[in-house]
Amino acid sequence: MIDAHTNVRKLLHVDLDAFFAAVEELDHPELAGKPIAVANDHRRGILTTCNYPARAFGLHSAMPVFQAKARCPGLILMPPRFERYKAMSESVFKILRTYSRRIEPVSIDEAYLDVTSHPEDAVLIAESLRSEVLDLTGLSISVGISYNKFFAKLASDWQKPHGIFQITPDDVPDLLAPLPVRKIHGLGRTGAQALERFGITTIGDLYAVERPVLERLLGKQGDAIYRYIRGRDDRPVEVSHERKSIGMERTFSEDLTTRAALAALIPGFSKRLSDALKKRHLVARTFHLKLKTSAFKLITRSHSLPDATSDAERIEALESLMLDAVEIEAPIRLFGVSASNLSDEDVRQLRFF
Ligand code: TTP
Ligand code: MG
Repeated sequence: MIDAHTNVRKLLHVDLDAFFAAVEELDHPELAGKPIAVANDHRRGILTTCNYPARAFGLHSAMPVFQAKARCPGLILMPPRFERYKAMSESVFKILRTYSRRIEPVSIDEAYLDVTSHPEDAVLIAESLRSEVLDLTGLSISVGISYNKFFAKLASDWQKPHGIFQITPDDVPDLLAPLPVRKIHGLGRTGAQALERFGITTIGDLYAVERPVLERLLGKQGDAIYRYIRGRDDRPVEVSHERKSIGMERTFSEDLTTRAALAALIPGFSKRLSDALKKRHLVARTFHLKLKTSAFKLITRSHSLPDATSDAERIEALESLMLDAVEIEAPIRLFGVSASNLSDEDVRQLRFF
């Protein structure tokens, strides 16, 4: 089993199914099940994508519109609405972010997630993700699971649409051997053709090619592909905007005037802060208390712990101590708590082992 206590990573690659076409189907339920392609109906237009019923006719992304119409006479063409796709993509990524802070969006419809620190089995995480995305947005995703990015990406394509597939170290090389070289991400059509010219059509064929030969055939990329197909890919999930702090605050319709009224807020706020940290599999070392007086004077206190925590009782004790140290001289209109110095839950666990 792949879990947080080995050095094996748990990575997911999420890819939306027939994305632009799926959004059009969602917004036009009367079209469901019919062959749909998203493209401008120009003489020289090309398909951005098409749904799976259209793919049954051999249609695919980048196919010229005239050719698509010829192959699939009942084809419904929808003009692209990029703003709408962008908004839907953001809704999906927002859900993904609740599963892992370690997320790398790679295009409008795909992202890598590092869920190594989740104690649950990766397949269960993927299933939960897939049903949550469907329930909340109406869109279908496929999820690939593996111990590196290259295999996770390969796996998300394995059982499309709405598929979940895992590639484990034991699957290498037998599972991959029959795959056509066209499936290798990053090779592109020219790379695949270069290989096919030499009779190298499957990954199995590729295993028989020595590294210097592959480098001669594919240039610089040859070395990476030589390693990747053997499961040697330690590229990290690149997190662009790691969250620096997390917190919550409330502005009151009527100012609070007593210390007791403020103290009464601490258990609830501490619990919410603890829940927010736990949901994101985070722990924090520094906690903050923020008050604003009716005259808009800001009062802040913070305290750092020797070790990181997400425990509600510890947070509550700390926030109470900080409140005790504040002199309440004026009515308070805003109360807030927050946590910073965040780290992943697993980092904390490692320290204990
Ligand atoms: P893809 O994920 O490649 O395709 P897809 O989501 O439509 O289908 P699949 O189920 O196979 O994942 O691309 C995502 C979106 O990007 C796609 O819906 C439309 C857009 N796109 C283009 O505009 N032009 C292209 O050539 C490709 C490949 C995609
Ligand atoms: Mg897709």
